[in-house]
Amino acid sequence: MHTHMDTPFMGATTSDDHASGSRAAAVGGTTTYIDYAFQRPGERLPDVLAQWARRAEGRSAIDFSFHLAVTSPYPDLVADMALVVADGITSFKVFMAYKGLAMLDDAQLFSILTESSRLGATLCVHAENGHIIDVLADRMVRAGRTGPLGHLLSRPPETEVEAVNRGIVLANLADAPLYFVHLSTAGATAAVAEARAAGRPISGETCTHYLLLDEELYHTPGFEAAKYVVSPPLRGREHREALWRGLREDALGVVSSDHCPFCMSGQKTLGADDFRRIPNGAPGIEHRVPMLYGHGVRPGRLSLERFVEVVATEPARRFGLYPRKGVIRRGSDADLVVLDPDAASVVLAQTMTQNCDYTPFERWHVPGRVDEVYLRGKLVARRGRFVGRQDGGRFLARRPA
Ligand code: DUC
Ligand code: ZN
Ligand code: ZN
Repeated sequence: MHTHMDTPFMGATTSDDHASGSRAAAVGGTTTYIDYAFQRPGERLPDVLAQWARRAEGRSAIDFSFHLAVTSPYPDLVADMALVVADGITSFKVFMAYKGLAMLDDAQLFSILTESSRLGATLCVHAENGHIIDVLADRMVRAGRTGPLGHLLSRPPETEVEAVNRGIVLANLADAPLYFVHLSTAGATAAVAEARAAGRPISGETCTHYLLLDEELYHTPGFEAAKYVVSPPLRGREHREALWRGLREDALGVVSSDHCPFCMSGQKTLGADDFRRIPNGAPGIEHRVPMLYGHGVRPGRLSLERFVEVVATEPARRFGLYPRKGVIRRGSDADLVVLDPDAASVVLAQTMTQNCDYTPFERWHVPGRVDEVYLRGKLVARRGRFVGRQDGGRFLARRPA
């Protein structure tokens, strides 16, 4: 639902391309991904889509689609949004953070919300208040706090909660649906729950790392903590508990990986002297399904049924792939994952398929094991090994959700 393959971002390019990233997905029990095609200044949306399609076509081992991230509005934007919707791209994304790189102001956000709704598309929103983050980050650096811990301290929970609340207000005003990506806080989850209870078409996802990793990791000595520099940052226990509850109670409907891998060596080190330049992101596509089963279902945080909903069914429903994907029934694609609950595995960067020199889940013991993965009826992975065809994936044109 949320990946960044072969994507230039913050001075580096994510270390998985569509070939390696899709193999890793297959091995980990994911048969379809939706990647964020990312507009750069001066580019038109149909050209961005064509670029991303060229990067994936003939190289992806599993099925794929794209969301289109609008970072730089231009006069013909609305007409071009209609063109890409006609090509099966029924979701857009905007950023409320990353000033100078991707951030839009409220007027731009509001216009795109209105237009995307008119086209029957869903707008995905990265909700963090970029203005406040930049002020706090500059203060950290001026105070001499230039290491990775500054990333956490400059993005307190309020920066997400404020942006989520603002997003909801603007969505109500535009009478438009809105989907929050990678929610990390209790406050944001509560705001989404409240909007949903009021019958608003607001929804949200969280990611494997927000559910399982603690902000304490930013205190890891030296530059090691750069491994966990993702945006928004990891949080404390009370937030994780709220996210699990949100998943159980349907405030949150999707668990994505936000797979955005940068190697420690040569990529994360761009920010060795200043955390503001550490490329934000971490690898995760390979471990999303196993981690959520092993550390969600097995300890009783999620039922087996809800696990299937949040990793497969709801993603397909909310992004126009249902019932082709996300359900086992006649006429649907035979995308199947066979999981052995009695086996177990250990996460190791050395033996993983993702192309990255670390994983944030290093040495985690994971109850359960993904044994066989089928894409449209064909075996593509078996016990941690990719056995499919490198060009076996197809572009999926999506319908409005
Ligand atoms: N967050 C990340 O961690 N990486 C890519 C972009 C984002 O929003
Ligand atoms: Zn984001
Ligand atoms: Zn992302």
